[in-house]
Amino acid sequence: TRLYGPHVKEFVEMMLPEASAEAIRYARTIACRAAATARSDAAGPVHINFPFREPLIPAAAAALPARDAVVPTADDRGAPYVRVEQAPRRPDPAGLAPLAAELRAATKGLIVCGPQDAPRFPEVVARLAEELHFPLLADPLSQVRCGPHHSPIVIDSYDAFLRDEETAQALAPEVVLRFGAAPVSKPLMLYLQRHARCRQIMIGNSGWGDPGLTASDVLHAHPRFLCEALLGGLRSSARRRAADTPSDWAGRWQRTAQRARAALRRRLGQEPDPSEPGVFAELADLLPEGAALFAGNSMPVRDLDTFFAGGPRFVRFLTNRGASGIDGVISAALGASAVSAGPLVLVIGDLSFYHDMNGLLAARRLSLQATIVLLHNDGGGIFSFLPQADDPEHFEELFGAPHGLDFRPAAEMYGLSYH
Ligand SMILES: Cc1ncc(C[n+]2csc(CCOP(=O)(O)OP(=O)(O)O)c2C)c(N)n1
Repeated sequence: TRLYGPHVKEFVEMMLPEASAEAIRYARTIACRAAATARSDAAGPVHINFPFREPLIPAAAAALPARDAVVPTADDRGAPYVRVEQAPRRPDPAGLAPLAAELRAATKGLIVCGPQDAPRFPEVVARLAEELHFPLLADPLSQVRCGPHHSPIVIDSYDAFLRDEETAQALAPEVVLRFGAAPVSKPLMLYLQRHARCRQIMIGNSGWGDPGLTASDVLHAHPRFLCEALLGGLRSSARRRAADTPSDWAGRWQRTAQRARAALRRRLGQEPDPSEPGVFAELADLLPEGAALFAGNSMPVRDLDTFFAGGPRFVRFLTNRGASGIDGVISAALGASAVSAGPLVLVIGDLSFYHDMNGLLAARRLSLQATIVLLHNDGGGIFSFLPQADDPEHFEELFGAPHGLDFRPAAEMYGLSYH
């Protein structure tokens, strides 16, 4: 019954199904509530347990009641039974004045955007970065890396250049505004830890979002409204910096980022074609406006972070992060393709692909459209970059886990084209 224990946000034991208006009203009400609970901050799973009478055969005689018997008024047709509105946490502009003044005075400020989904947040946070001359480090899953708001203030190659100790030390910030969940990039997390003494302000509707324990302040507010309120405060503030031109701080980040991106491009040019990281560099050039890019866990999401350059074309980035499991990735991506406004591309490793191969049936049954780029390195490539790689005795069997499978017949079995 409570199979998932306390790991779900809510558990509901449903009634035995019956063909009555009351039962349908109950089921629909629970469905609306469950969806609202699952989507509310912090979004997460809800468990609904459906009991059935044995022997699980539909009772042929019991016809469903007419829709009018269930829907209270004609006006309600098409609308959810229970509309659940959650008012965003709007910050008080007056209360933000000291923070706005502090940010205005800071000459070495930074904005770090981790995974988040709030609509219209990207353009507002990019405006805040411009206004403050704070470089904005955009994790792809923050949805800030690509879109019409893009400008040089949006930094996308930090994962590469923050690996360099000297650079990470030299670019010491005074204050960091952090939005979204923890970024994918380990060098960025280490950078935030290295500079844990500076003020790091976590901003989000709820929760802590700080596994590295480096935040000095937590501000519970809706990220977009917070940015808008800060922008309002900054613009009306008399304490504008004397020279309101891009400070050298932002310039240093931008030049470093450009050099890193150019070096990555040069290096990719020397790799065999196609290469695993090269796939992301090419997709950055190829994907049309409004496309969705779903990256599998393990190396794909990391290579996405390192090699997908930002730009003005909007691309929606998706993953199935959770606890970084390699399970369920195909199913999650196909589910996303069913509602994606633009074409969806899934980039996935072979072990992850193998793990959820059954999920391909959904593509066939529901005629879903998606392109799957299968990065077939015959096993878990990620472990070659980890300390396990130094253990030649056990590495292949326990970590590399090569399987020697050719996936063409699997694709053919599901009626998919394979190139
Ligand atoms: C469900 C689950 N089982 C095992 C792991 C441990 N694990 C992490 S990465 C990885 C290898 C994934 O291989 P692949 O999908 O081919 O991607 P690559 O490492 O080659 O990029 C494994 C087994 C996991 N994260 N989730």
